[in-house]
Amino acid sequence: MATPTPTPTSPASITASGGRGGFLLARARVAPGGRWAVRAQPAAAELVERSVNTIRFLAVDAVEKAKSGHPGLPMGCAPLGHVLFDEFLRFNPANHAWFDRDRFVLSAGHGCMLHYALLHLAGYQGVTIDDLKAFRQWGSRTPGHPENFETDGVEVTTGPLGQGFANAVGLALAEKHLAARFNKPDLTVVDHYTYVILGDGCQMEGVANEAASLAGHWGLGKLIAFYDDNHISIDGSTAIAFTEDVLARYEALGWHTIWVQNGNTGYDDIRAAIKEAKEVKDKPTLIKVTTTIGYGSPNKASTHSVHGSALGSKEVEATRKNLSWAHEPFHVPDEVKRYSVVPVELKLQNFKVITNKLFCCEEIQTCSSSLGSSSGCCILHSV
Ligand SMILES: Cc1ncc(C[n+]2csc(CCOP(=O)(O)OP(=O)(O)O)c2C)c(N)n1
Ligand SMILES: [Mg+2]
Repeated sequence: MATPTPTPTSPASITASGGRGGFLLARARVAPGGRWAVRAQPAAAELVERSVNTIRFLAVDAVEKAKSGHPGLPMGCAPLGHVLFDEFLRFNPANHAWFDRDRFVLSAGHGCMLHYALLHLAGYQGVTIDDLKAFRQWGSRTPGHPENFETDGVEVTTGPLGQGFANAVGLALAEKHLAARFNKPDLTVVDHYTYVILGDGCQMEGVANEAASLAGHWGLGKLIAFYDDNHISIDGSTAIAFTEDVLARYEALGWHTIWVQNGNTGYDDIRAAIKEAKEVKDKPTLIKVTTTIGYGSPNKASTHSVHGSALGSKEVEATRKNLSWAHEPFHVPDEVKRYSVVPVELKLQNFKVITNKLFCCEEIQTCSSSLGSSSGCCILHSV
């Protein structure tokens, strides 16, 4: 598929302008790759599996307590969610509004216990274990579908299928526009990825196709979408109504495509796919991740009964046995807690280094004093 031709109105063609860039750049240079401390290597397989099961059971237990919700998607997408949040996503849990954070959108908003569990483990103070216990309760910070004004770390209100994906396209477009406008040849102040998870239901919606078409046309290389290909939707098997070749459609729309065939235990395949997607600079990427909805539930996995209702106490017990999870509801093992906290501290240390470097620049100082802390460039650098 040919790369879309840039047009005068495409974001790539917008040139950066203004400012005494040369001076600013020399003073503010940040070591390559030093913007963000990430793990030198993934955790040992056993710890990864335990972290993933923690996510699964936080979702199972929260839905069980609320007696409503969608446990199936979080159980199936926990491996993908863990790898993405733990090894790739750049964010500051102490400041969910840090401007240059990577964006994450759960377009399949019904599976929001996945997102809440990930935010909790990542150290967001606005998503405590008590918030998880209050899932779907009136006035809680963990509503039944994600609300961006209720929960730290939720970028976009989702639930209406397909529209979260369309919003993610908008976020990626905004990033490309701002990067073209503000980045200088050797100072990059806007540089983040937009990740989105969408399911079969999102793929069925026309709005998603329209947005995907625009994303392909614009060549949004920093947009990475994961299609949760679990073969189940609200009414049963997707064989009933949705049999198109999704990857072929996206290729036709100008996307790079990858298929992770084992999204349940293929951690290395998930990692490799994200790395490959990040390398593709001129096209958005769709990663089809084949998963099992309700993974681990002996009697309900791969059925639509795990899509939109609690497993039920007997099945929860059977699932605990099946996944060797002999813990009380809402338990987060100490080693998982410790493991999640470490990189956050590393990341914060790194933030301080970057912030100090940027704020000692004359141009930024002028900007701070003359325009105040709410000025655009100060927001850009504030962590
Ligand atoms: C536009 C729109 N139509 C219908 C619904 C109701 N609905 C919620 S989830 C769902 C099925 C989603 O299927 P899928 O994306 O495959 O999710 P999974 O069952 O795999 O969790 C439907 C139809 C909705 N949320 N939005
Ligand atoms: Mg599905």
